[in-house]
Formats: sequence, structure tokens, C-alpha cells
Amino acid sequence: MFDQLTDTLGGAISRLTSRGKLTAGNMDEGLREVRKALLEADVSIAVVREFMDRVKTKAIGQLQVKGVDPGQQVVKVVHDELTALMGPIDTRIRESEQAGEPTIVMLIGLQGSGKTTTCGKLSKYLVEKKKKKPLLVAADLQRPAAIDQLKVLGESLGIPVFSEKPVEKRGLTGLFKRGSQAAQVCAKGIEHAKQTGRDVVILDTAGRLHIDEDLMKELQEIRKRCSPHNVFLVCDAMTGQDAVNSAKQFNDEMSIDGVILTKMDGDARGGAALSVKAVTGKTIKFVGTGEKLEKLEEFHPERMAGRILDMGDVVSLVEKAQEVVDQKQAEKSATRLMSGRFNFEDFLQQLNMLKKMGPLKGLMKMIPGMGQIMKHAQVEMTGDELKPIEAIIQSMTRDERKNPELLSGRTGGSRRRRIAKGSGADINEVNGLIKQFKAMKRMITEMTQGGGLGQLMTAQGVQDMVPRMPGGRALEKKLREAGVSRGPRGPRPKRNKNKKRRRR
Ligand SMILES: Nc1nc2c(ncn2[C@@H]2O[C@H](COP(=O)(O)OP(=O)(O)OP(=O)(O)O)[C@@H](O)[C@H]2O)c(=O)[nH]1
Ligand SMILES: [Mg+2]
Repeated sequence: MFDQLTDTLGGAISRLTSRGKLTAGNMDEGLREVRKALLEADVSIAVVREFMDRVKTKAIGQLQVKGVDPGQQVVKVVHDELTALMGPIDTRIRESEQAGEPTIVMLIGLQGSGKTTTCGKLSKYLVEKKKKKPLLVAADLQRPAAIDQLKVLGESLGIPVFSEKPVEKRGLTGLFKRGSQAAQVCAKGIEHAKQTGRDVVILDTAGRLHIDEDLMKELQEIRKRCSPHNVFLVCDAMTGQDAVNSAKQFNDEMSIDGVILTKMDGDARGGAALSVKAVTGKTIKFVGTGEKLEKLEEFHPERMAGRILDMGDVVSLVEKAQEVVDQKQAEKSATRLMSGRFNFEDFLQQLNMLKKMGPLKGLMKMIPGMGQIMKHAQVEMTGDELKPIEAIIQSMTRDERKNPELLSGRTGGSRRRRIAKGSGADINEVNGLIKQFKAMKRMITEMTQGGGLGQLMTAQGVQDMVPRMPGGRALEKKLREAGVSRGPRGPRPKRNKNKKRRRR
């Protein structure tokens, strides 16, 4: 998603910020590159023009403000304007206000845009996130297989599907009949929902290759008959500006309530996501990011802007972490952490949490600045690299895990040898891990005592942390070779010690 745009925009902006002194002149040049990046991403010219006007006015305003880094300010201006361009955030689904009347959601869109799949995804979302009881209605009578497709989806989700056999196409009136039959099926479906206590009805309508009169007539008839509370346009993001143009037409004819952009996973350019709100005036409600039924996300303009600029998606990261972290356990180890009593059991638990969060690469990409770093360094982290570490920790006795100091010094030697044997690791690996564990513990203590835990979440914070992570030395070397990392800031703990010695 947005890979190409992130690259070009990221390049333009980092050149802009690395220029040292920012003047009106060289800013102009930099902003021209930003403009080019947006056009290459297939954002419509009119949208780009307006966007750049706003960015320029604001950025020039920032030049006057003393005491702030102008380059950073430009990044912030671009970020905020991207957010405004795609926003505001609006994931609301308008609900029926009449008791006993179900909420009706009508999905419309071109053929193959992902309407049926999105019906399934949306119903799953409503069940799981909103505790609703949806009913799916097969209102696509164009394609013979459409009804079965929805039925299969419903079955896999355990959500009921209402359908009727399409009438035979007879002569010229066939098309018209089918159109009104679609409206009739929807009306019957809604009645069925009332009788069976379903509180949301999702209508899966037919699509056409192009917008045509028949399609619009059919959709308008359904709308008139069923008065849906929400008409959402399902749009294929991969078709870029075409998607946006058809969205405009659909909106002119049907006055939609919001857009669901599908196939964002395949859209490296991102033009549709950037233009559709500006062109139609309607907000993006959800995005589809894969074929699987759980691949539907609420659309958060600010997070999306963050992803585009590769400033990381800290909010998503935190949310994701919250989902997998056992809250009580986490609190317990956090308290221990603060008091400096962090041991190998906590460490193991953290590793397990990391693993649950999925492949490290995906996770790291969400940390600010890390996306670029990972790409440059071509580091593939799959979670397998944690296995040897885990094996070593698991070969420790409970006592050793709880009291890491048992493993230190000369007395710990035989213990370390036993652990190496048990885990199949080299003694040096065991020693290395214990050393890293201590360094990490020291760093965490420094950070928490300095009140700077938030620093972990900054790009520099991450860079500082890299060499102290398990396996981090090798990673850091790669990063330096790639010219991405300037290495950790400030003196390392080791050097600190030397200084003290020298003074004495
Ligand atoms: N990669 C990806 N594929 C998607 C997404 N949403 C839908 N698809 C795929 O797009 C294709 C068409 O999806 P459908 O849901 O059948 O589209 P439709 O709009 O109902 O199509 P018609 O009923 O023919 O108008 C299917 O192969 C889906 O698996 C998405 O978010 N990402
Ligand atoms: Mg369909």
C-alpha cells in the first residue's frame, strides 16, 4: 500500500529537510518534488494543485516562525494537509432510529469492485465490533453465480442470507423486470430481517462494467423502495483515477453516504485514497486490504497520512499491542521493570508477545522511520530469529530465570555451560545473550528513570535501541553500511564507565 508514493515523497521530503537552512527559494524546489510525487501517485491534477497551494502557504508561514526546525515543520505541514485531504475521520454507520426497524446498508459499485466480498467483511465487522445481528440480501440478479457467492460467504461466517431465484429474462422487458425484482428482493429481505430479529440488513447489489442507465435505474428503484440509511460506494483502489471518476458519477446519480476503498493491498500508488474525498466530497469509511474476510479496516486519515510519509503508525502499533498483550501480565512486568527487577521470565514473556504480533518486519514498519530503515537494510525478520534466544532461556532453571545474577561471574560459568548444552547453542551465544540482557535492562532502567519511555517511540529512540536488541549488533552494522543509521546518540554505557575510571 502506498509503497511507491512513500518512496518518492519520502525522498523529496528528506532532501528538503537535509538542506540545512530552508529558504523560500529552495523550499519551492522541494515542494515541486512533492508535487511530482503526488502526480506520479495518480492523484488528480486539480486535487494536487489545491493541495500544493495550501501546503505552500502554510510552509512559507512556518519560515517566519523562529526557533523551530523549518524542515521538520514542512513535514508536519505535509502530514497535516494529507490528513485533511483524506479526512475527516468518519467511520459511522447511520443507524435506524425506529424501534424494530433494522438499519439498512446498501453497497453499490462497478462490476468486480468488491461489493460481495465487502458485504461479507462488513457483516463480520458488525458482528464482532458492534455486536450486531446482520442479514445479507442477495440483490444481484445479473450474474447467475452472484447469489451462490453470497450464500457461501454467509455460510462461512454463520450469517443468514436472504435470496430469491431470478425471474427468466423474457424479451426486452426482461431487464426491466429483473431490475424491479431486485428491489422486491430487498424489500422482502428487510421484512424477513424484522421477523427474524436481525438488526442490520446489507444489500449486495449488481455491478456493471461501466455506469449505465439500467444500472442506475435498478439502484434508484432499490433506494426508493427500501430507503437505506447508508448507501456506500465500493471502489477498487487499484484503478486509480478511474475509480475516482466513477465515484463522482455514482455520487452525482445516487448521492452516496460514503466510500469503501477495496484492494488497497494491491495499490502501490495510492491516488484513489488521496483524491476520492476531495473529488466527491464524501468520506472514506473503510478500506479493504486483502481478499480474506478480516481484511477490512476503519479508515483513519491521520494514520494513513503517517503511513504514506513513513512516519510510522504509532497508534496502530499501540492498538495492536493492546490486542495481544495480556494486560495484567504486562502491568506486572512493567512494575518490575520500573523497579529494576526485570528478569528472564519477563524477557521470555516479551518475546512471546513480539511473536504474537506477527512477523517482526510488519511490526517494525509501524515504528516511525523504521520502514525506510528496514527496506534499505533488506532485513528480513520473520520471528525465527527469536527461536535460538527462546531455546537458551528455556534451558535455564526457574531460579536462574528469576535471578539472572546467578548466571554472572565465575560461579555462573558451569550454569552457562549447562544451558549451552541444553539449548544446543554455543557458549558464546549464551554469554552474548546474557550480556545483551543486562545492557537492555540497564537501558530500560535509564529510560524509565529519565521519564523518557516515550523516547522509545521516536526514530532516534529506535536507532539507539537497535544495537542493544538481541541480534541487534548485526542489524546495526547493516544499517550503517546502508547509510541509514548514524548509530546511537551519545556515549554508550561502556564508554561512560571508562570515563569514570579515568577521572579516578
Ligand atoms: N486483494 C484484494 N482483493 C479483493 C478485495 N476485495 C475484493 N477482492 C477481490 O476482488 C474480486 C471481486 O470481488 P467481488 O466481491 O466478487 O466483487 P463484486 O463487486 O461483488 O463483483 P460483481 O458482483 O461481479 O459486480 C474477488 O476476487 C475478490 O476476492 C481487497 O480488499 N483486496
Ligand atoms: Mg458481487
